Amino acid sequence: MRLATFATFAAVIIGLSGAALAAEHEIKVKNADGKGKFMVFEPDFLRVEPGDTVKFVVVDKNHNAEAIPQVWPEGVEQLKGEFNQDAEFVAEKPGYYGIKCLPHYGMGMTALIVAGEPTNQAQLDAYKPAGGAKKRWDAILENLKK
Ligand SMILES: [Cu+2]
Repeated sequence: MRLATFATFAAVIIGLSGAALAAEHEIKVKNADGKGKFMVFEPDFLRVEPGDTVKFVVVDKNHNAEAIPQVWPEGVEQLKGEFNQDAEFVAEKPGYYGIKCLPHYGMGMTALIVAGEPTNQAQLDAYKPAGGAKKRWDAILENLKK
């Protein structure tokens, strides 16, 4: 019991010190953006710092958020969010992090998070989403030119 209490205490301290250094970003998971786009992550493009947390907040049901394995820095645990549940991951390493909603991937329900100076440019260059996802993905990539 005493040990468990100490472990909890230590976890809180570690959690607090981490929180002081890293930011948390929020992406909403929605059926529509109100501007004619359906099945969206909002925003679908985000620049963060390595070590930041990206949280997916469920606004509408029947979505999830998970890693696009082809666009994910090596050695970082891949996000695999459950349906209808908030999910989050830590962008531990600099890089491109691709996100998709499993049932709506074909409709282009994707997002891209850029942490620091990406090291996995080749992954991004090689990734070609199929069918309906391509148009939305290409639009997301336009953000990289800004
Ligand atoms: Cu979805």
